[in-house]
Amino acid sequence: MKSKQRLRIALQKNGRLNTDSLELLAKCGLKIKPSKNSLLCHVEKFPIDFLFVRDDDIPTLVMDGVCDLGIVGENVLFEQVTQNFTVIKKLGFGKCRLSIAIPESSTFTGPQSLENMRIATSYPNLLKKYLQQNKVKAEPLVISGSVEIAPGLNMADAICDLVSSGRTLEENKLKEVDCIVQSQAVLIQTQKNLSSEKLGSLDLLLNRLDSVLRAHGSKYIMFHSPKSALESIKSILPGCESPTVMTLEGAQDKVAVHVMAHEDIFWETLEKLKTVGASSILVLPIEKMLA
Ligand code: PRT
Ligand code: ZN
Repeated sequence: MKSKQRLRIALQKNGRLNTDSLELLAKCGLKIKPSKNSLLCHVEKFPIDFLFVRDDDIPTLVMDGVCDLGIVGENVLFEQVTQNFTVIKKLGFGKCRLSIAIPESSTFTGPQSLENMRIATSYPNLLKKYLQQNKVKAEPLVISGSVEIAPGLNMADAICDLVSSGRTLEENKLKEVDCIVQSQAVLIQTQKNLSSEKLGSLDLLLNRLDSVLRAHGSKYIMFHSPKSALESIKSILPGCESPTVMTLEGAQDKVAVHVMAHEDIFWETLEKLKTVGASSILVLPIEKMLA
């Protein structure tokens, strides 16, 4: 099939979003032959190609229509652009936040504490927006990596950087004082027109993506229960559909219960089930869920 008719998706080549992006697409049935060097890979059995690039290039590639879709962090997206793309879906991985951090010994009582400070960041546009919104005059110092070492080298009084676990800040004796943007990986689409062949592939991909994302976090729970405990069991299970209740061969007062829970099932919930009499409890992950 001609490349004009093949849907092209921009993905990060190496880095934190690469594996999760490929895993998600593989769950949607889009698989490529592993190849270390090729930048453009054909998906097996579908008119879809993946283009592997640096994450910073993804918004422009999608905006300009070189790629039809892309997976990128909202942090990169909103730093670079605000138009000519459509966010189709939040994907639930690559979660982090862009935050202001200052040395542990400094004080922060609100954004005004940053007045006249030198703030090191790789996100000057998002930082400037935050400073303007809070009417703070401060000096952004743009550096492309290792922002967290700037205060220790006396290059800056504060930083504005991505945080996930907070360990990097701790290691550099910094504390997080304000969150500017929450971020996760999103699927973006170009606003350029797509051919009917590409729209067909897109439709298929979006339906599969919905099934995979809907199933994410959902669990299938099976257990045995005394008949008398069914009502209390229903009230213990969160976000569940009506349970399927089946008779157990040779047991008068016990039934088998199968139920789908749309939320993660925590240990506490399982322990409560046991206290009202449930036994042989099995919790299974759900891979796909078609509506
Ligand atoms: O080479 P390329 O340009 O493609 O990759 P990159 O080096 O620019 O990006 P990469 O792979 O590091 O991150 C890609 C995307 O992952 C980011 O744009 C975010 O959307 C997302 N992400 C999620 C993160 C983090 N979590 C994260 N913790 N990106 C970076 N970090 C860094 C952060 O900058 C800081 O140095 O990790 C450190 C903080 O982590 P904690 O856990 O110590 O708080
Ligand atoms: Zn990058």
